Amino acid sequence: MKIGILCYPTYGGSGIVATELGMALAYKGYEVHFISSNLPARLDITNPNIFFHKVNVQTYPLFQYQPYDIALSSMIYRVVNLYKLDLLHAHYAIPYAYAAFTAKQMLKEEGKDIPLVTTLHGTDITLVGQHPSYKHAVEFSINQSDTITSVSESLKKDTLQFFNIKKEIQVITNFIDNSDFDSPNDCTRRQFATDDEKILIHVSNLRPVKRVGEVLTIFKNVHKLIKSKLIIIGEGPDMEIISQFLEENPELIGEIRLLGKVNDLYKILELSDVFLLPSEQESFGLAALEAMAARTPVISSNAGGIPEVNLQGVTGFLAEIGNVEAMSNYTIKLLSDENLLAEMKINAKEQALKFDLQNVLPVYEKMYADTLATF
Ligand code: GMT
Repeated sequence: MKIGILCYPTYGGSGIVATELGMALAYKGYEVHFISSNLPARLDITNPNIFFHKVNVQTYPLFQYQPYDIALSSMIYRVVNLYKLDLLHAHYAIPYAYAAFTAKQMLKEEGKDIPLVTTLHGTDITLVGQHPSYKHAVEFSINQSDTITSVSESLKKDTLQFFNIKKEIQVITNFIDNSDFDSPNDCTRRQFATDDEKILIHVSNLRPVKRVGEVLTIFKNVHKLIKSKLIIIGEGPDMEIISQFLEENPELIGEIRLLGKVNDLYKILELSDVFLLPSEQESFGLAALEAMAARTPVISSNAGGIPEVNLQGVTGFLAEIGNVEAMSNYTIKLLSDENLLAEMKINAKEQALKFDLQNVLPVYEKMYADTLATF
């Protein structure tokens, strides 16, 4: 089967899921064509079954906004025709489902068509997609998809609540390739903390929805009682909040390490003791699953789909969104009880194994086969 994957090339969750899925399919023998504005961050372009098609936007001074979506639908149409694709898979409704629908219309003009699968990832539904500027086009393009999938039960519920969806939504959860973990780790704890210190970690795109200010407050509360360091991985607009916090709390400057975007994410997660995820919204929380696969328990909010991933009192602890005191107390409880920490590390890995790529990939394959069969 020849599949076209439309996705963001960035480190964001939807791009990572699309890339990891495409690569897993390519290793199984599918021909996978990525269509995106740049080479996706984790894509192994050396695999002969993987193709990358860069969307080129022709700029022109007349345009206040460059017409990316038009260039994207043109590229989708062209790749489907040139490489005789069997199926398109859009990751994130905006603009991918919309542009794919337009490409399908162009194909229909020539008596052709191609099935379209749209996977909803979260902010395309809960945040951006609901804005009046986008809502109608998002609802329309989701309904025009031949198959709709969502990464959690919670996101399915939100989609049905916020949009008038006329088709069944199939939940196919995000996944993790556990074989990427537990290989010899050339990073050491000593690089980040002394032997008697615990390591707290947060990984995100540092957008307001991640509530990085709460990560810092939780760490400040924990640090008063437990010798510890905080690692923050990622880049984004709320870096400013971190700088401001450090100005107001100069005694913590040497206790917080800001690593930006790193290649060794999994290795650093493996060295950590607890992952903090106080998000305001999270359709799934792929970052939490990555932490669990690295045997790191999670202290999180109970937003969206997080409770489907992080199990209360088993793989970590959850509190109401914004309840910084509870999240701080849970972190202190976990880090001051070695037995509990050891138990939760084991539980976290067990939970990650349930979401293993080997379990989820066949579900995607069956969904593709069903989509083609009913097209
Ligand atoms: O978390 C983000 O802001 C990035 C966003 C994306 O689409 O790239 O992530 C969403 O999709 C991920 C993969 O399915 C989910 O694990 C994240 O929970 C979801 N983020 C939100 O819902 C805020």
